[in-house]
Amino acid sequence: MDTPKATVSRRGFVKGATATTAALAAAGSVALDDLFGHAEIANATEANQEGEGEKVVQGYCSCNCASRCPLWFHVKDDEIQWIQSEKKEWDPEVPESKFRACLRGRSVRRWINDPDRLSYPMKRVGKRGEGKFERISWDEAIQTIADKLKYTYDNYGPEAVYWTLGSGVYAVTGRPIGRLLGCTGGYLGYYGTYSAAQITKVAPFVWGTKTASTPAAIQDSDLVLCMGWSPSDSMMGSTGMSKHGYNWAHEVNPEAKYIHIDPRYNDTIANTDDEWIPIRPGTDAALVAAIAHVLITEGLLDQEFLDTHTVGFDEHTMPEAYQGKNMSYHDYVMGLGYDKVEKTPAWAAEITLIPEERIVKLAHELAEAKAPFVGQYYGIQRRSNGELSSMAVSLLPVMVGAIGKPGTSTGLDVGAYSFSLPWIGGTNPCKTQISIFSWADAIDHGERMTALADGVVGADKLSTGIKFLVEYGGNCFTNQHSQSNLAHDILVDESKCEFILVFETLMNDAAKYADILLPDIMRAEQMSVINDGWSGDVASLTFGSPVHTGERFERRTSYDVCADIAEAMGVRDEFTEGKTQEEWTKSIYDGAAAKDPRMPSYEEGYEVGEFHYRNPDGYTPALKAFAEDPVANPLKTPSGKIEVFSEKLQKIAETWELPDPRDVIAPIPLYTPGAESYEECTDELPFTLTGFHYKSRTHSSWGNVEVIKQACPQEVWINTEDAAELGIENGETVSVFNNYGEVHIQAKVTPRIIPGSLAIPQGAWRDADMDGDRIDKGGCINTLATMHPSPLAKGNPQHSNIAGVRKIG
Ligand SMILES: Nc1nc2c(c(=O)[nH]1)N[C@H]1C(S)=C(S)[C@@H](COP(=O)(O)OP(=O)(O)OC[C@H]3O[C@@H](n4cnc5c(=O)[nH]c(N)nc54)[C@H](O)[C@@H]3O)O[C@H]1N2
Ligand SMILES: Nc1nc2c(c(=O)[nH]1)N[C@H]1C(S)=C(S)[C@@H](COP(=O)(O)OP(=O)(O)OC[C@H]3O[C@@H](n4cnc5c(=O)[nH]c(N)nc54)[C@H](O)[C@@H]3O)O[C@H]1N2
Ligand SMILES: [Mo]
Repeated sequence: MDTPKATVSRRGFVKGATATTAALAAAGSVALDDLFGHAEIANATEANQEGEGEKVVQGYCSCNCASRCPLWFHVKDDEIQWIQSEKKEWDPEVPESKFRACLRGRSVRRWINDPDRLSYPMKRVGKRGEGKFERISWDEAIQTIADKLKYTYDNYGPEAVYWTLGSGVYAVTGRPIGRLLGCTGGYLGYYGTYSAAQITKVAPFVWGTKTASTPAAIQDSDLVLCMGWSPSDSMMGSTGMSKHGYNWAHEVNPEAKYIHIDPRYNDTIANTDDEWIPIRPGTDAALVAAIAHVLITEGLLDQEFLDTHTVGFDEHTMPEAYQGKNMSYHDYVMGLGYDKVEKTPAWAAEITLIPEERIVKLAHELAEAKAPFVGQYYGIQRRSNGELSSMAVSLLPVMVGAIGKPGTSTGLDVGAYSFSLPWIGGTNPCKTQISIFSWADAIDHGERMTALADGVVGADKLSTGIKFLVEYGGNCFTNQHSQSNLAHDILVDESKCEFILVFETLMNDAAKYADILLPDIMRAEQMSVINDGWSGDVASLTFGSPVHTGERFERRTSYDVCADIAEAMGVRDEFTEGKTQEEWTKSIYDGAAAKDPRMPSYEEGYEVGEFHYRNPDGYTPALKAFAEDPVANPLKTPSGKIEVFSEKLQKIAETWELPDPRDVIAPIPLYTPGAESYEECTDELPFTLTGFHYKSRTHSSWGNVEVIKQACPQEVWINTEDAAELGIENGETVSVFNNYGEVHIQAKVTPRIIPGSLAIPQGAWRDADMDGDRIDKGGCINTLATMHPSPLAKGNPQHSNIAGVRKIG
């Protein structure tokens, strides 16, 4: 291991805030209501200067945009006055020490100090989902939770207990719920993520693992193909991949050709003025097939690489059992196998809406490039056909042998050179799992869910539906899940799920469905340590300290609350192992640092506050060793090679139950439109509707912060020509609807979206009268998204939608 380069600043921004030893003193709720009266308290000191009597506390933005930017809270009278997002004295020798949080991090004070913060434990008094609550004591809350949990175990067993995704809390002790439920008797587990379910599930069949390529390689590339990857939208924080990877490389290597393939002219393109090739959403695999057609017919493939490193691109590398059946990718492309259609550029032009000549040119550009970098991220795979589409894109560098060399990528994933910092864990005695996207189905009809039809893992079928549901630091019941109206109907039926616990900072959409609702102290307010999520070649750590002396109102840390629930269940010691949250943080950190000499000691970390590390040896191209010698360094696939044809996938395709013909599992990455594709468009629903991650929010987080909403309004993007035909004007509120629901939302009339498609940024706060017209005036795209999962991963197809749009009134 290398020793750290001198990137540790010892200028001590955290002096006076060495919180490591400061116990959280219980301050109670004295007179603080007055202080929290409104969110604009600190405007007077907004200017970038240290006020008198202020102390500066190191913290970070604990959201899931994965940058997790360091922040410096200026605290006076035990209250955040303003937030400094840049270091005053950064070291010009070490550019990574210059931070700059985005509007979200800078405005987190408005969330922490939000008058609508949850402050007391509450129990539901109205109908479930109505949002009516009554304050109760912590004792009552904890006893009720323990009683319900015992009742659930006694009557249904651990498969009836479940906690959904909560991506809102990043800290090593950030998710104590899993540990708690592991100690109390176990819970139905989940596999996959909402972020990358499809590509994570399918990549191991083809590539052994989902190997990420560092964007630092772009500095040595001559062709950068961004496929559904917009770092300026989704990685723009100062410790993130945009700064350390894409933008940096773009600056040092302006000569490379940068091309973006995206249904939208996204913010990365807007920032760089790179070339935009608009594509019809969900059709990337058709584009790849046509590029393959050009490469095959013009003899531009790297045949030697394909012969030595892959299985099943050609007939002569097909696995023995499948030879002579025209099942290779080559035969698919040339119209000899599968659908017997030749995948010419003209064929793909009709599907993708990319002109035939541009497809041919793209194939030539790819073949001529010395070091093409294909940057694929997760937008392509968060779709009904996401497994096949994402694998098709990863074929681009393979076909021209651009793997493992400087400047290249695997085309699978971009990112992360990070420190490995585990989270508070535990063991789950229940081994049954569902896909992360299947929980609503498992509430509705869990007893009918099986391994072959629904992707249940660890058992042939579920023994029960979910009866005890927990949401902690997430908003995934309705807002971030799909088909919100159906999710609502499932959740409000108390005969299905019998108890719902939500642990939050705000009355978000999920909180409305709680039977017991608990108020958390936000991570940004507490002590906690975290690493960055997705970076380029710079890994970082931040050591956060409490911004105030103790508990506000009756908010409590989730760790302490879980310990109390554990006690009520008779397992406190198993849960805590005798440690406080702080002691857990330190022991987890120490364990990681003992294995990684690059990491500072815990004490040193708290002294500097934030720490970053750039590999002094530069980057290593992904799969370099495999590319150089595939026999000595095989992949983790059965053949050790890239399985363009996967026998294992073929077996799954033969055995799994997929009654809906739109759901396709295939052994090669062929093009299939998938459910909710443009092929299903009708006169009434003529548009495809795609989503994207918005710069102003992290999912639904920050969806309540007024200044940000004003800076970045929630809008449906519609192409200028489509809008003209419908008489829709920029800025007017329109109705977007489909079979699942209706939203009212402002129109952004723009040439920045491909004609025939709409785009709505995901994550806006749902706002519907569920006993009335159910029209969502918040413009949440999940009101319009389907719960029908993708075929292999059973993942969230949330970017695949069709819709209609009309003027209101
Ligand atoms: N249509 C559509 N839907 C999507 C996506 C999409 O692309 N399109 N993307 C999907 C993806 S990739 C993801 S990861 C999911 C994310 O979905 P979620 O995990 O639900 O993410 P958020 O909406 O940010 O919700 C995080 C919650 O955590 C809360 N929170 C923040 N800090 C704290 C804290 O300290 N303590 C507690 N208790 N709570 C806290 C916030 O108030 C917020 O309500 O959404 C998915 N949904
Ligand atoms: N600002 C901000 N940053 C975030 C988040 C956030 O909510 N807000 N969320 C974070 C999380 S948890 C995640 S998982 C990541 C997600 O990061 P991504 O999955 O990369 O984000 P998306 O916006 O879903 O997709 C990226 C781009 O793909 C395009 N795209 C969509 N469909 C297609 C398609 O069919 N073909 C092609 N070629 N392009 C397509 C979109 O228009 C978008 O510009 O972002 C993280 N960063
Ligand atoms: Mo995500």
